[in-house]
Amino acid sequence: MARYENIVILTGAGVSAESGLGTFREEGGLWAKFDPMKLATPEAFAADPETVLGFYNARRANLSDAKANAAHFALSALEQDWMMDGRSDFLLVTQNIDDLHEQAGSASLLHMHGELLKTRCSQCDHLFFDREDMAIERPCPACTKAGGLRPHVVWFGEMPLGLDQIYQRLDRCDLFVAIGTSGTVYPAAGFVSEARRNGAHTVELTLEPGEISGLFEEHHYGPATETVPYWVR
Ligand code: BV8
Repeated sequence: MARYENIVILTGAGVSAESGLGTFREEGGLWAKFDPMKLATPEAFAADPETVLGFYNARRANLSDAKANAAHFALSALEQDWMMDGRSDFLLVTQNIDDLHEQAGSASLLHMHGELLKTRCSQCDHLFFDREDMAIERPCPACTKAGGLRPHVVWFGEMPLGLDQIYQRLDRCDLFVAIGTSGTVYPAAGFVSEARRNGAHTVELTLEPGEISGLFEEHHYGPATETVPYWVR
């Protein structure tokens, strides 16, 4: 890989697909079976908390035996090499709420849509690591009130996490790489335009062209467990 100094990587569901975690918009994908507008919104949680918590409890259970794949490990190795080489900035932004990047050892990692294995109390904001089933009658371990525990994920209409840091890094990156994302959800789908505006080289690694593919200068199509280790070598 040519000598770049400041890299921002954005991953989506495609990087975890080969670990057995569903993507969203493909045949049989998550949103093909469930309507996100009925499940991944604060209004849905307010209207029918049991159904929404059941949806996330099922995904949490599904995550318990998912393992990081060669793409996750290649990104973790790239981060270590990047820092060993004394290059300036490395940031991995993920839209995924799984813990597979952590399993592979990624450290400079930002979950802009939250984390499935964390629960937050919407009454006192207590945030804790949690593999248990969420239930409306389960009391918050901090404020002991029931009725407030929700998954620490960003729903549609909610503000993504870490945007200030992300835009700061996009403004000075010279390399932007999007991996396994369809580029359908904003503001994440707009990051490539931000990076281009600042003169960064832009690379897309995904299964097949998506909605924002035309905005990237370099493309590698195929499964992430093949394209990512090949590209980072
Ligand atoms: C917000 C957590 C206010 C929950 C998720 C313009 C500007 C700002 C907002 C909007 C806008 N226009 C519309 C909006 C509103 C909305 C939005 O974008 N709606 C869409 C539907 C049009 N956005 C929001 O509400 C966001 N918040 O706007 O706040 C604001 C305003 C201005 C500026 C800032 C803030 C919040 C959105 C977050 C929603 N939460 N997840 C949960 O998981 O349950 S979204 C969820 O869906 C993911 O996090 C991810 O972001 C998205 C899924 O996308 P992908 O990851 O790309 O997955 P997908 O299945 O679509 O694609 C998979 C890809 O992988 C495919 O390309 C496939 O080819 C590829 N693939 C498959 N297998 C492989 C592979 N690639 C490689 N190898 C393989 N083996």
